[in-house]
Amino acid sequence: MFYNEEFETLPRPALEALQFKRLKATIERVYCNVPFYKQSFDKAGISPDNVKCLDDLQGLPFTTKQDMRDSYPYGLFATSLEEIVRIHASSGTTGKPTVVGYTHKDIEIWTELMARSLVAAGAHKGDIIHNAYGYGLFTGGLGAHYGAERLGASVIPISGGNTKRQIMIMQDFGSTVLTCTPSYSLFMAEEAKAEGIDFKNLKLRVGIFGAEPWSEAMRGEIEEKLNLAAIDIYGLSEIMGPGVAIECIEAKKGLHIWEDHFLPEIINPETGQRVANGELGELVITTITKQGIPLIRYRTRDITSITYEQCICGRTHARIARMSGRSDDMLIIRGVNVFPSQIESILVGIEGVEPHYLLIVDRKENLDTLEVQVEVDERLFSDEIKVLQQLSRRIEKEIKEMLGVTCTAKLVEPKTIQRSEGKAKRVIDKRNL
Ligand code: DLL
Repeated sequence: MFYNEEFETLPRPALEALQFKRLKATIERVYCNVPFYKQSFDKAGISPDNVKCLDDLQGLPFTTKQDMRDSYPYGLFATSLEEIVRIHASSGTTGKPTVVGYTHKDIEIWTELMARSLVAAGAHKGDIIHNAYGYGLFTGGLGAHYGAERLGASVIPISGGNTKRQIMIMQDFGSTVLTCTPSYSLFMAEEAKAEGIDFKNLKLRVGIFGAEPWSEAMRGEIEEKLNLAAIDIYGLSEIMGPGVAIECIEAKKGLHIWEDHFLPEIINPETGQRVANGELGELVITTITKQGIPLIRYRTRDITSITYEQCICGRTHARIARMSGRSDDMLIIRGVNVFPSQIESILVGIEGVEPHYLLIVDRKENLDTLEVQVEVDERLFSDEIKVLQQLSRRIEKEIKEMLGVTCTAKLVEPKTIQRSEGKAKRVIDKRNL
């Protein structure tokens, strides 16, 4: 099933011709309208005329989150504020938020791409979409909302929070599709269980989860606990919001990135050079239809790989792999690179532990330490100390064997690690404090 079959299945030569036309127009526009780009192109000795084919994109300078911060709030906008009909911002952990503006046409395109994404995930007109992404400056809520309405589905704009009420509404309103962060979906499962409600008796069929890294193992856990097909959706406010890329329900293998609007590249974050298809690196995106805030070679910091192999669903757009994490989330513990999602995969595979965890990194006497706090099953927690000790040793051993880092596992009581209604916080790094 497609939302816009013509564009979703455009043969590659036609897709690339369209990409080039749109890229050219974008480059000319930013060069004329955004002083930042004029300066950065001039500094690199590049004029828009130098871009003669898609590959020439590689000669253009990158744009970073810092560039966006330096132009806070509106410095990178390519249109006058009068053309902007919506403003979103991403919170970020430090300092000022990153601000993005949308023209009418930007909202129109975002809406279509979210509608495409929902259909790719298996949603359709007639679905009741329970949208528990936060509404507000965060793009999740409104992004999914507009796409769902465009599809002709009934959207419940519940936003995040008040989990008991969420469950009651899902049950009473007969929700068929759930949209929220993967960690929040597990929290819902837990609350439902405490209320004596079995997800098997709900009508949910599909869950569309994103906004934070999660693992394949976590997908298994969610699918089992919520009794639905769990689909990975990716996006970021700088580029648009949710719906930049999504898995198709047919294959569930890689996320189709909507290439008629975004040009993806995967680079080595150290050298800035492109890596081969299939190799892990940092995702860089160039927007080719955005008006409000077009971005050239934006460094997302998200780590993935790309494939142009034909997908069984018939879409011709490239697929990016599930995000392995962010280059700035990557922990370097005694020289070993570790992503929280790798630890998550190991934990989810161990019976008796729950997928709620927190990594605490510290430095003691010049040595990095890693403590993995993880909740254990209620039945186990009341068990004898010996059983718990064995479980801790097993976690430590598996992490050491698979990732090469030494850690201490601390088993904590069920429901003691803080739950999140949006993005979960998985790491406390005390080394920088
Ligand atoms: O999180 C947009 C979004 C909303 C995506 C709802 C999907 C669903 P930001 O708040 O700007 O925007 O955060 C963007 O979140 O650079 C990634 O690091 C991370 N992220 C988003 N989706 C995924 C995903 C929204 N599926 C940042 N897997 C991105 C892993 C994700 N990380």
